[in-house]
Amino acid sequence: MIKYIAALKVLETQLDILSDDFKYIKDYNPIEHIKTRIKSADSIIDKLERKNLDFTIDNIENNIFDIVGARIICSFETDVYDLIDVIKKSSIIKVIKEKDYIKNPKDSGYRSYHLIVEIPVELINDTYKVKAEIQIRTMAMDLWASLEHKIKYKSKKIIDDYVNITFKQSSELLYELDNTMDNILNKES
Ligand code: 0O2
Repeated sequence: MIKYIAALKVLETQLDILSDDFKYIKDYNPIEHIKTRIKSADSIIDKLERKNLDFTIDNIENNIFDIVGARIICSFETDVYDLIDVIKKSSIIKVIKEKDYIKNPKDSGYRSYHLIVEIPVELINDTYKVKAEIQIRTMAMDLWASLEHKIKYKSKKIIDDYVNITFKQSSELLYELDNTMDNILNKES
């Protein structure tokens, strides 16, 4: 685990630095908060099972890219895309894959921007490029994802078609709110 823990430290430090600098570029603080985590063993096993893969080191290294993860919550949608541009210019955090679930939301209604990145790690005898996932989204998108996740996975609620449609409709409603706030922010006065 040492390389994942080291990668998390490098990622946290670099995101903090970029976040501080980002405040100077904008007239307000565009990042509400940043959360980081190492994926638990149980979640790694669950994900391998979902992908029909056995629990082996090779399968983990080649298929699970979010053992190290960061979630960045921004105020406005424009901040999300501006921050992505900032991260893409970093020579420390190297973006290797991106998924825009904001412009192309998932069937569930999930909206977020995902970056799969490589983080350089230098240990005493080895150097590594450790993959990590950065999820970037607005507060409204995060509100939806947190509540949907709680209802779907933590409550005993039966998820039928009606619930799925309602999830999707609430995602659209919150996206409208994001667009309204973005329009007010960017409206010429
Ligand atoms: P956890 O516990 O949140 O980490 P793939 O590209 O297919 O190999 P992956 O990683 O499944 O693999 O890709 P995806 O779908 O781009 O991103 C997965 C992560 O996005 C999930 O991680 C969730 O955090 C989040 N996510 C994706 N879809 C939804 C959704 O419908 N609702 C909510 N609330 N979150 C979603 P994990 O590992 O599933 O879980």
